[in-house]
Amino acid sequence: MYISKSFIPILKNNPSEAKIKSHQLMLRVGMIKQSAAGIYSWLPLGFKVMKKIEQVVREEQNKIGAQEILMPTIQSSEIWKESGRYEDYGEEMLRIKDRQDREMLYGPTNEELVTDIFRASIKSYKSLPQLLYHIQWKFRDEIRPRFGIMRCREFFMKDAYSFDISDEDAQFSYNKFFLSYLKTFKRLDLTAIPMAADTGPIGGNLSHEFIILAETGESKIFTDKRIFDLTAEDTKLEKNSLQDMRKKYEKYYSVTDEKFNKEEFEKKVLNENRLITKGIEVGHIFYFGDKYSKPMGASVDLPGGKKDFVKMGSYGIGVSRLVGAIIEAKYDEKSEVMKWPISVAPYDVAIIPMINKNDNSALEKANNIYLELNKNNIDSIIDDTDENFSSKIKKMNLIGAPYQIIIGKQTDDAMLEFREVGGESQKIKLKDIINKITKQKVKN
Ligand code: 5CA
Repeated sequence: MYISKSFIPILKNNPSEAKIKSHQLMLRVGMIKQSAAGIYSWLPLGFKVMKKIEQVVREEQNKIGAQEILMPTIQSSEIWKESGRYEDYGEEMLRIKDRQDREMLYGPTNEELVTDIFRASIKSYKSLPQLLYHIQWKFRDEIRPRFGIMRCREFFMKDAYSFDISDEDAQFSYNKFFLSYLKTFKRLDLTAIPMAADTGPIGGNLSHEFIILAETGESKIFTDKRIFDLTAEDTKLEKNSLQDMRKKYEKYYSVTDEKFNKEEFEKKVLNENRLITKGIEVGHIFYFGDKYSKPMGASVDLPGGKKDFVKMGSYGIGVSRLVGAIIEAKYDEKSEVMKWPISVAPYDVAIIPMINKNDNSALEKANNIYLELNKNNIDSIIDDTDENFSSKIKKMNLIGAPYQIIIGKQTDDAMLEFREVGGESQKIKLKDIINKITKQKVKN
């Protein structure tokens, strides 16, 4: 992409309405534009990042055998009346009437709709388990939308649903998602910690929130800080291994404030290991048994001829919120340097030629490098404007491609000036740059 042709509306200064750094940066580099309170358009740079996050999430869902579907954003109120949630959900639900005066709604979540899809086709235990997911816009009429896309009204969510025959099998499904969440957030270069959580309007009695630490986060957490030393190891998709993996995490006291119990915290966690802080909830998983299948009549035939209601769980990831969460984790607001993880970076490399009005040679060199990177599937952005060099660097530091190539008139074609964004330069061959970045991309 050439900066001169791009739609990346950069602001000179931080917009005053933005209170946290992710919101500041997203407005500053034109990733989003607000269209109404808590409702945003996604501009090219923001959209690119969100789509890459979506793809990482999708790949990790597919790896545990979940199947992708796409349910609509607009739902009929009928199924919500069947489950009993139509009244309970309250003012957060955006209710709409169609021209026939039928009550419709913009889906805040999809437990009812997916149960309706399931019950229409699956009749026997032989077809279980089923893991279905979709990645779709949701609407919640939040009372106080804030922090840009972090707590907004329309947001992009991955929601998955599991259907099993017994509690034990349902735990197996729950643990598959538990693992896939750890792996997903690791690929996004985030440390997201599973914490025992409340179930709120989704229901059930087993739930974990996946939280990344951030001072500006809205979730208060109480943990044994040793949980941060655990790493998401690849684990066999097998009942016992997955149960052991979850136990490894649950060994450490780690809860959100609704689950906090002072006595228990002080008994279980030594003073030196206690950590009370704030974080951002990027994912949330629930097990709620037959909460929806029973009132909605989603049952299957059992081996002995009897019938039972299926046991369900649901599993959410805030795909659009993750864009902000990654910025909170990776943006150094003091030096105004953003470094996107390569897995979701809007561009892999920024090419920054120092252009002199009467001399095109640096731009020509930059162009050749751009084409060579392109040929090797490395996505780069090149600043072909005649702005001065230091404002070009500033701009690219905000856009946050993880690598930069700087080209002056004197640049030796063989040895290029290369650096990580915000880091020290080194002289290196283009071939080696390509190898290095390609390796990084494969790893992720
Ligand atoms: N049905 C369940 C699981 S699929 C569910 O809806 N869970 S949730 O309410 O916890 O939402 C899932 C994820 O969506 C949250 O972890 C959060 O990352 C994201 N999310 C929820 N509300 C908002 C919001 N108002 N703005 C941005 N992201 C949100």
